[in-house]
Amino acid sequence: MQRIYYLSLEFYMGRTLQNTMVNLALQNACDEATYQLGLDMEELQEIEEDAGLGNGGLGRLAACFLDSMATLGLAAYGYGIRYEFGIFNQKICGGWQLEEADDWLRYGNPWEKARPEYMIPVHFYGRIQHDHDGVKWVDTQVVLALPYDTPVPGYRNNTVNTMRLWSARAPNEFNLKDFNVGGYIQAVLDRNLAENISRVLYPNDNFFEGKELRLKQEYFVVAATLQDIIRRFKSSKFGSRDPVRTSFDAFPDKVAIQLNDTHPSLTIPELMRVLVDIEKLDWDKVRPCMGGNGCRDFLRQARKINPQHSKSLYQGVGQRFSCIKVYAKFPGDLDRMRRMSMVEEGSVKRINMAHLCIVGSHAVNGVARIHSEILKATVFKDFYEFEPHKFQNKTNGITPRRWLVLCNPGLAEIIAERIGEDYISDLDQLKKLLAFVEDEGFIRDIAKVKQENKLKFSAYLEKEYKVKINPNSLFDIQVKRIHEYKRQLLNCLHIITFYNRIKKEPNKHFVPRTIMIGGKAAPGYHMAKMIIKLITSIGDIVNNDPVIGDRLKVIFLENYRVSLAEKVVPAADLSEQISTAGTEASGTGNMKFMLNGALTIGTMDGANVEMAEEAGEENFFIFGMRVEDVDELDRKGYCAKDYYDHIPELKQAIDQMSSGFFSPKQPDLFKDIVNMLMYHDRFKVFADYEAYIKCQEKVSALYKNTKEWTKKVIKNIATSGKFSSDRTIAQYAREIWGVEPTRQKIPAPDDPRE
Ligand code: B1H
Repeated sequence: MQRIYYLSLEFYMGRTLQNTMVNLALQNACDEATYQLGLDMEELQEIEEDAGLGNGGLGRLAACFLDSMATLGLAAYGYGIRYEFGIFNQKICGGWQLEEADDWLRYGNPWEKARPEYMIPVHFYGRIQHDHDGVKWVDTQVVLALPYDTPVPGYRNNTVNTMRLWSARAPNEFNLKDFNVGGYIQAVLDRNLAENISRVLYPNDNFFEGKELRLKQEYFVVAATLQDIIRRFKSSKFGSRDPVRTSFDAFPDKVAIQLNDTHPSLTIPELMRVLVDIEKLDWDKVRPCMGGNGCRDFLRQARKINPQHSKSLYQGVGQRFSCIKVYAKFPGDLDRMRRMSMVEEGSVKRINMAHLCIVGSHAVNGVARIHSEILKATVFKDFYEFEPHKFQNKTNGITPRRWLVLCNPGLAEIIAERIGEDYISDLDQLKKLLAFVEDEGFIRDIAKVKQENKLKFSAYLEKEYKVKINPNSLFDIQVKRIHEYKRQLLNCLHIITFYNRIKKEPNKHFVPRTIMIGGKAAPGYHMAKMIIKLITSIGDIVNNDPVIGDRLKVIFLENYRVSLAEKVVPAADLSEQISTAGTEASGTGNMKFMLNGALTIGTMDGANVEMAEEAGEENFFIFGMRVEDVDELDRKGYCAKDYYDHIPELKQAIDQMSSGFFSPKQPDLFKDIVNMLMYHDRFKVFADYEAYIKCQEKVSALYKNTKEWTKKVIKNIATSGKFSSDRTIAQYAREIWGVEPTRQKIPAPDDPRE
């Protein structure tokens, strides 16, 4: 049997209780049982902590993939780090973000099981010694990797896979010496140094952190996982032919390793090191058996952590797999060879991890069609020209179990009433709903479920945050990490413009809106933190202006995370996906909203392009520059001031920000933001301002007509089937891993309420 190993520095799992009940078909039975006991299942669910072992889309993708791999019956393992502290909890204080440590294990974790019998040593630092039978790595510091297993049940198919997360433990002989008392105490305290490796998730999204501890985390998960993979391979019938030396001939056919971005890319030199230096294989037998999801290029200095990697890199990947062949294909093109090198020359030699990934993998993929095309045309052009067969696309997806059945049971139910339940593990069947676009009953049901979800979310906001919102207003929602490229600032400019328009003509009719923005800023990302303060400040002015009333409310959703997404996504009317074209690799929040009956206002970026293609552009609010327009503007030179000078409403909004209209006590609070927007905005917010505002007017106009709006909603839901992670994983399985997914359906157990 082929085994799939999905390596990721992040698994953003969220809660597990309800997901387990959904996948095991136990939800009704448990609801009933708890009800009999006088308990409320939903209340119990709220007690569970999120497993926040991820930052955003990248980590949540890994979690959706685990669900789909189990559902498709693949023998797949997720491997990662059991961070003691996940993504921080965000507190909003006086409009500013404060970070609180996420002590998620404080009350224990009932879903995990420690497996000390599979503990594995991981070596760090040290030096290389050459002797008669090869090289030896000596004087290392050893950290033990203690695995914790969490079950990953497939959807009603009798399959349970494993997510194995490593925790760092100091060995008992750590600092073993003859001590005086003080020295002994210090030695025990110093165990923390080793155990810090799995202490905390780095809270950056889409940002390279060059810290030594982060690199140690990457090597830790890679080294422990590879040892586990090889141990399991050896104990299988394929690896145990010769008791002295294992045959690895079957390894590439029995093992598929998928890397989530470049973060676990040390897998490549480490596997070569283990096979050559420890298993004593010939270099020529070490043929690549890895798929890679290498997206962005960045540099890393790996040599210090494991000195043998530089040898593997220079001799192995560097020479054998690449330089000679590049030279043979492009004779005399020395510049190309230099551009493609994994070892960047300079005073300090750095390893280009993305180049390493491509060279060391048999397949590399982008995460949406447009993203894959951009990679081939720009950052990886040379590599594409060299080995075009390696480059693939695997458009992201989301699991319909969590992101429909679990979070939006009302919607799942009315769909099942029309087309049955099979769509839950075969999401393309949602297409059958196209037959109901004109069905008055279905239109009414869809609108009713949305209204119920909005009421429920309003009640939640009122209970938890004491904010009252108008549930009949258009719920306009942008939830995602705070980033300049995601352009929460463009949303802010729309809010301010909408506000100014009401103030200008207070007696005119406006379609009421509640604009909600949520997301965490990386703690060290100054501009992102200022953006949060701007949003909350705009809210303070707008929400307290009596002229505005409940025609416009601005809410910052505190501590956006998986469990909050499950509440807010089903309540959305409008989904904001407004990144500068060419900057959002895929997006996956966009898909969650589409599946849950929101319409999208978005740029032609990431997976939005394919979503609009599936739904039909007439059912999608597309605006703004395409990638080619952005490139053209770059050639011409983007000048924000031109837009400011020529668009009066934009000028007014910017002038209000810079004059302290939203921060009366600190008039120059937002000068950094204004200065950035005016003079060094890499994401060209002003260039899309007019198109965005016009598009928002169209949104409001359509929203007035509930029936026409709802028809478009139905068309969106019906065409969202492509964005199931089951489809994504089936493509990975067939086109990269070389396995055929199987789906065996087990009849659901008796439901006590039916
Ligand atoms: C995505 C990251 C990311 N891509 C570095 N890359 C990180 C990079 O801690 N780091 O160093 C953390 C995260 N995150 C996201 O992946 C993309 O921005 C989304 O567009 C995409 O949908 C998601 C899943 O592919």
